[in-house]
Amino acid sequence: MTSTYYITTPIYYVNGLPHVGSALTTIACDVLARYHRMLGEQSWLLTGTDENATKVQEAALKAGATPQQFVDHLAGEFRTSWNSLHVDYSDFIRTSEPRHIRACQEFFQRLMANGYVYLDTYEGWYSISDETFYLDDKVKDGFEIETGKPVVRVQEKNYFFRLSAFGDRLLEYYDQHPEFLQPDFRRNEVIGFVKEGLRDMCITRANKGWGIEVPGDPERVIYVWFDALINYLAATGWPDNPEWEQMWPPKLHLMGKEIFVRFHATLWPAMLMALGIALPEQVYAHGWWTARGSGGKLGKSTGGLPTPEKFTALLAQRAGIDTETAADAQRYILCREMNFGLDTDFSLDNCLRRYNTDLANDLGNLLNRSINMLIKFRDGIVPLAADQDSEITALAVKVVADYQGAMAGISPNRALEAIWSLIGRLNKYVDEKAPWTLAKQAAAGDAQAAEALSTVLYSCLEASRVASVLLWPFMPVASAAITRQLGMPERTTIPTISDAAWGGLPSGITTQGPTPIFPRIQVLELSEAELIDLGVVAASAVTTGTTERHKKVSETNKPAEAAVPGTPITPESAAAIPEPLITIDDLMKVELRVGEVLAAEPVPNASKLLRLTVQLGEDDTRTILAGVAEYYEPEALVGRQVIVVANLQPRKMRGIESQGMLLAADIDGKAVLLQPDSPVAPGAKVR
Ligand code: ME8
Repeated sequence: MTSTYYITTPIYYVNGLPHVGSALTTIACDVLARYHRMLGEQSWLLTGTDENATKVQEAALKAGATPQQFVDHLAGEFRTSWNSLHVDYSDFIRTSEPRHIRACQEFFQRLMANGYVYLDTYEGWYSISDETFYLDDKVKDGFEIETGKPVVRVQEKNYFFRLSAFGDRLLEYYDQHPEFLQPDFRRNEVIGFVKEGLRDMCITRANKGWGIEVPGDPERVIYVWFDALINYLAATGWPDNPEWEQMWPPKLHLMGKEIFVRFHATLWPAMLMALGIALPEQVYAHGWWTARGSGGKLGKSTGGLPTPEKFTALLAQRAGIDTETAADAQRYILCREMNFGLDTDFSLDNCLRRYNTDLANDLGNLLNRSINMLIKFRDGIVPLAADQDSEITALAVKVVADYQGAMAGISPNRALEAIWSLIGRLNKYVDEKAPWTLAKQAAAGDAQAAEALSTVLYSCLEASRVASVLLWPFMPVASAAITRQLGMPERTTIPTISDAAWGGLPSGITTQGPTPIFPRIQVLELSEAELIDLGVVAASAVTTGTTERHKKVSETNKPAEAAVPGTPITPESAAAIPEPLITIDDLMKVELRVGEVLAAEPVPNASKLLRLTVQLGEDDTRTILAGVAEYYEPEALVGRQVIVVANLQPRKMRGIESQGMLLAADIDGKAVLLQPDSPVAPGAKVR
């Protein structure tokens, strides 16, 4: 056992920019790491990027960059984002780094030497989007049933990990370590999954020029998940650093629930057991930011989650604050809005409202009123309060205990609720005690009233100070600003939890004039253009609706249907669309029909286009150019049914007239052609 509080975020795929989903996990880890520093422990926060995935390679190709250039750029973006959010990470690991490759290959070799790895043929499905292998019973019509992600058929000679050998050992471990899998209700999910029977796992893929080579077998690379999990160990310097166990095992792996059951709660512990390495002390899965209405997970492929930078800029602009303070506000809002074990709908409206109610009103009021009263009634000098209010001091003790309990239970939102119970009580307390009346009585010579006034003023200021200490892990910049306004000496070290004990505010110091740290946001509404710019609404969704409808489009979690090839819609052109809702008559103008692909071939010098011959009825055969060459082999399309926009004006591209358009869903930027549920006669109308 080590005394270091080693905590990890997932390592994020670098196929897109960070968003407030990855930011949530990263901020929560930073909050916990900072909290443990407040407890006097040495915290070590590891984050990083998962770079060897096929989807990363695909995204690079799409961007016209080499995979290495692409991942270098995006890894930089992740660092920049976390820095801008005051995430004080201790290490940032990238899976393309030599130290990680070394650890992976050694891990693989040791498993091989232990007899836990063997070569066999894998035949089944692979989802590039999920980077996961699926068996036949999980797939229908080319899509994984639960996630709805497209899959491709794979038949490859590959290495397998004997995961099946670990079922009983895992169940025994879960039983003996009830704290290992959290929250509790998710443990049952894992137990159910393991009891269903674990199958050996395919842990390599054919080498297509990207990934970590299997030692001694350059034809294959290590399956990205197998590689990714090892980052937690690689970061300690394993296997070469003789002191790696100083850091190991991690106290906590924190992640979203989608990568909990299969990967962090099952595969990873089994991998460690196979090499006799200690297991992490706790693995905690938080819920997702979801779409209002459908409850579907929001993410890179659906949109709906702004990047942290854009969210900070929005808060800074709306509230008229600097980006440092706005970044703190974002940290607060994300941690307070997310109900940690469960899913939470993400709504920017709610976030802005949360800013106003909690930061501008509750916290702002307490601090501003307290200091203003102090200046007015006592020349800004903190009084000596001989009589403390026992109700308030008892509450402060309880709040610290609740806060600590919530932090230990990985519930940042409950920790904040505890702080706000103190702030809320003090705001009421001021109203109840009416210090302005006490001040008048004191001025008239009432000594008891003067003493009571001292108690009220001290209680309010001291509660603000206690809040500033407890808020430090969440809002380090704002926490320091509160301390400064209270007239406390500038912090030279981080606060400790004992600083939150009641009575730490020295009497006799002089406060500064209060300047609102979080001024109220006056305009809460977000315009269409802003929503598009924030990435909360896809520009393509704007073709069909008003802002409200855009929200619904993005919030149903269904990828917007895209016509292929399409005309790109810029935010400017989208915002300029004058008539947002279409009538049924407008819709009826579009003639959609089922077609059957008779022939398909590449178009010379056009890497994205395929030339299709599509039958739309007995005597209606069309030539259609479709921008799907990156996603479909021409042969795979022959005989397939498609949905065609049949009454589109013909358009010439590359000298060929295209006489229609195919409908496709946009999944992770990839076009997936739509087709009828079961075969129908070509030419059938789609309604
Ligand atoms: O899964 N709500 O990377 P990833 C809350 N590389 N959190 C969210 C979220 C949402 N809607 N969307 C993403 C991977 N997250 C692998 C991990 S670890 C060895 C390998 C957060 O880029 C959440 O923490 O898809 C989730 O688990 C993670 O981002 C997934 O990031």
